Amino acid sequence: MNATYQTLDQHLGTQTPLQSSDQARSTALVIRSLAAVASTIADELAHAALRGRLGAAGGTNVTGDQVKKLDVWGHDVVVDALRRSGACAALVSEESPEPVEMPEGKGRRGVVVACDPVDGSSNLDVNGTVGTIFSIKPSQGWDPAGPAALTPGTEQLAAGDIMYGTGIALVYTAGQGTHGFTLERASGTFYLTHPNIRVPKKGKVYGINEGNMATWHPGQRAFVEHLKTSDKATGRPYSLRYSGAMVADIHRTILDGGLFMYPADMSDPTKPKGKLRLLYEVAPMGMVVEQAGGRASTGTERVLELKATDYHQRAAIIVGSADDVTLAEEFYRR
Ligand code: AFP
Repeated sequence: MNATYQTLDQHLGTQTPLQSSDQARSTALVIRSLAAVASTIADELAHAALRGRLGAAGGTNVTGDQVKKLDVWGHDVVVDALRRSGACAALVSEESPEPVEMPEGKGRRGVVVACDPVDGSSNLDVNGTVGTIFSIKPSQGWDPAGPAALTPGTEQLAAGDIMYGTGIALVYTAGQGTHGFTLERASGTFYLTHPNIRVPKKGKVYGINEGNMATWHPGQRAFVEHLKTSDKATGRPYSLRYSGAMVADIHRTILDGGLFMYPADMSDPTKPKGKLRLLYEVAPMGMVVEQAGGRASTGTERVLELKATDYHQRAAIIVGSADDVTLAEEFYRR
């Protein structure tokens, strides 16, 4: 391997926020432990069709999604990795109704992790891109520690994702910028290929499930119409790209700019309903994008300031290039 690339291990050692306390070191341990299982997950994804791992596991999870065999398998791999890290006091996972408490990580040095082990699982059976999303917060020494995950996204010590695409990428932030790594499969080592990612202030691409248009806020509908209207001076129309996996859409957005949006369902305007889960999708991706110079909003407020009352709470998100998100918010105010 070309020696010029810094490894993830080396890079974690350069992040000041990860050196300052036992809890900070626990955060780095958790990131290392999730990175260490990336090869295992990638190998299983690559051979799932040959190993009878595709298809439904039967039943739905706490948020009503059909559970895939690989969702359950992925959850178990993440639980095992976090237990072995000895740094995690509790895990909030998409595949577990209640937090998984971990005695191994109890005490003030412990952290709580919120995780979507296999994000984009509707892509699994069609060989599409999927990922693992993680968010790390202080456990505050609480026991049970799960409730410590309900604090606002501004309390995150670190956040990131692993994307299983053409290559295997890991992106993380510990509050000192957002950094991208690529897995060298033979050694199982992540190398720093995208240091200090900066989201372009304005993009040319947007990602949204337009099939939901009828349920959107009028400002959201007008904004998407605006993006689709031809106007050379403002670089419109924007192109539409939507993968079905938030990890992949966010990855494209932080590197190329533009927007990923999953707005609220406003069928009942008094009860706007988001789809994506706040603790293990919206908040971690919001921190990753903000630390790369972008913005993350619900359309009316900063997603990192949302406080959760439920582990699987949903929230709306409009995230990406700062100027594009700001413009979207203007359309919501009209
Ligand atoms: P799954 O993990 O249940 O496939 O959901 C993926 C996801 O949470 C997110 O990754 C996608 O952006 C979004 O849902 C796709 O939702 P739609 O299928 O409603 O477009």
